[in-house]
Amino acid sequence: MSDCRGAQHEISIRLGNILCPQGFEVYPFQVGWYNEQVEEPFRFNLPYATLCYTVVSTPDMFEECLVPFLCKTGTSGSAATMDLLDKCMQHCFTNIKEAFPSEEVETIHDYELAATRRPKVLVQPAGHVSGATYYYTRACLNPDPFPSNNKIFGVCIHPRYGGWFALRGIIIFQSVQCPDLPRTEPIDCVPDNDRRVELLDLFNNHWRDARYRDIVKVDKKYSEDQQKYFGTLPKDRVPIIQNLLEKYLGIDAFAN
Ligand code: B12
Repeated sequence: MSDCRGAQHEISIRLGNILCPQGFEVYPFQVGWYNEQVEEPFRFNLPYATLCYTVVSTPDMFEECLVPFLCKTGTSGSAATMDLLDKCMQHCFTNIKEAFPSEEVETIHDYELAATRRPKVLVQPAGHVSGATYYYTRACLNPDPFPSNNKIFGVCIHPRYGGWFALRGIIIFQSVQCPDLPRTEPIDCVPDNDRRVELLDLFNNHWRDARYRDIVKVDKKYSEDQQKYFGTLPKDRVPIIQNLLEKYLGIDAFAN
């Protein structure tokens, strides 16, 4: 146990080497920190200090990971019959498992459901306890102007990318206990109550126009291609995928 920081450091470096060039970020946390924040059905039955990571996709993920995945595996025809992003994320998480053959690694995607139909993991609390992204809920408002019987969904904000990111899931190293892991608090980039109210209003009532994503000044946003891709229903994406294949495979052909 005494060298848990050494083991954790090595794991962080290896994860970073695999995922960062593809436009992801990873943030470590102890499973107990997460369990303390969520209700019983969402808790993991694992020792408190079990090492986990939150996986965040940044605006670069689209061009650095999804487009290359599409170029390698996709034809516009087959892409129409499957969720390309889910397949791509599955591929990335499988790569992670394979990179740690001697560890018991469990990966959980944001979209995975348990037998009870509940999400297997709540990625927003995971983002918060790992220090990746601050989770704003109405509980952090004072005063809270929303009617008490309204359901207001909470939203995470990234200090560099605002709302231009996604929480893709978590990685659990079941056999690694890291009781000495230092806890990094998430950066509260929306400290003002009126701005927090505005943020929750935009996320709950106007999320389609993406204004909530710009609640803070951001370093980078989704590219036009990416906004068009995610702003289109999966069933209508074939022409967009065709354009991407033309654009990127064309560029590759000229590069050689
Ligand atoms: C189900 C779901 C939906 C449902 C219901 C929303 C909801 N929040 O319940 C619907 C379909 C409506 C939806 C819509 C959207 N969603 Co959605 N959704 C999810 C999903 C799969 C699960 C969320 C969930 O069930 N929460 C359950 C409730 C009970 O959780 P909770 O309120 O947070 O409370 C628990 C804990 O958080 C804790 N808790 C309470 N308060 C606090 C405070 C703190 C500080 C902490 C640490 C913990 C804590 O206690 C509670 C009990 O366990 C997540 C992905 C995931 N696996 O987490 C994405 C997710 C929340 N959605 C997301 C997004 C972006 C959207 C949309 C904009 C559409 C889109 N995909 O572009 C819209 C916006 C919402 C709207 N206006 O409709 C993002 C949010 C990213 C962010 N920046 O926060 C997520 C995280 C997906 C992702 N991969 O990034 N969504």
